[in-house]
Amino acid sequence: MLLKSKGSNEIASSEITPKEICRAVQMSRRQMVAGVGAAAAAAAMPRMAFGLDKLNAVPSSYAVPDRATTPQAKAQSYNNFYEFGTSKDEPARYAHTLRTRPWTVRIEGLVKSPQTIDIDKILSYRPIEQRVYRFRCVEAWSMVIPWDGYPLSELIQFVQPLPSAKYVQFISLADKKQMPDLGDSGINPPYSEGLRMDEAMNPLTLLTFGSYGETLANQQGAPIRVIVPWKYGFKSAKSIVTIRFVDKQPHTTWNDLNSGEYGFYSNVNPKVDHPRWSQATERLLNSPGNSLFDKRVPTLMFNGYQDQVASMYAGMDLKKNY
Ligand SMILES: Nc1nc2c(c(=O)[nH]1)N[C@H]1C(S)=C(S)[C@@H](COP(=O)(O)O)O[C@H]1N2
Ligand SMILES: [Mo]
Repeated sequence: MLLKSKGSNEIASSEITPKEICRAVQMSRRQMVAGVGAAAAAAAMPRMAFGLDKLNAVPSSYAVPDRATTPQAKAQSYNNFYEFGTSKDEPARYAHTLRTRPWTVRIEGLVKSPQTIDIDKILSYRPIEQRVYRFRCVEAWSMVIPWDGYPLSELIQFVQPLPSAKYVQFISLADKKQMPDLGDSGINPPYSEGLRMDEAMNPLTLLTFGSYGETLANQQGAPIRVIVPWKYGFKSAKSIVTIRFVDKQPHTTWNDLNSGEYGFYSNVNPKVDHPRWSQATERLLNSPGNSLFDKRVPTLMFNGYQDQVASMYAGMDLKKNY
């Protein structure tokens, strides 16, 4: 998912350029050294309360996927976060300007009591679970990442949407002072995504605050994002400031840009190609080395989560509702 230039409506090919890969690899080598040190330090450290540096992760009952975990340094140096640039290595280089405290999330729309909640309060509602999820990008690469959070359904139950609420919209921060590239990528800020209410309530949908047992890196969408593991990565909005309950399907960023290429549902589906490339296989970004040499494997329907999610789409034409 690469936009050519400011204001352009055209999105360049799925495959990243060799130049970009070289930069990402140089980057990840440097970060790898730092990453290994940090992991060792984390293991030696006592667990702390929520909202502090290390998350108090409790083991989750969710099965670990049968794939190697992506090295932390790779997951944190190969990102999509257009508010900080369109190259995969730019969010890691530039997202340090994002301030993740103080941070509040506005709960609004069709909800019993609209309110603004402090991030540390949201963190304290529930124990944090660690879930190792497959994460599949529409650009046909994937990672396996241990995410730390709790089901979005818990927050939704807490704020009590009205029965008329049929969808949830997530809106990301849009602050030019903290996000120098805001608006330069062709994306009209703020980044907006959405789920149908049953998708938002599905136990797989994770309100996410951390990864690898640590708070999210800024480039991963700190301090709060969603992870929807059976959908393409762009459904997982980062650095959320507003959660809005609505009765109609909300507009979403990539669908606004090109509705023929990015649908509202965006369920991972090897049988529905992106108009400009196949979705039948994916490159597993799980080696510590050059992503170019990471192997390609067949993509699974619903990213392998069909048992947990397929019933939500019974009777729907998933070719039409891509
Ligand atoms: N606010 C915001 N959220 C975003 C994006 C973005 O550009 N801005 N990119 C999306 C895309 S295309 C992907 S693949 C994932 C990437 O998440 P990751 O960098 O943690 O892998 O974030 C999604 N959420
Ligand atoms: Mo993506």
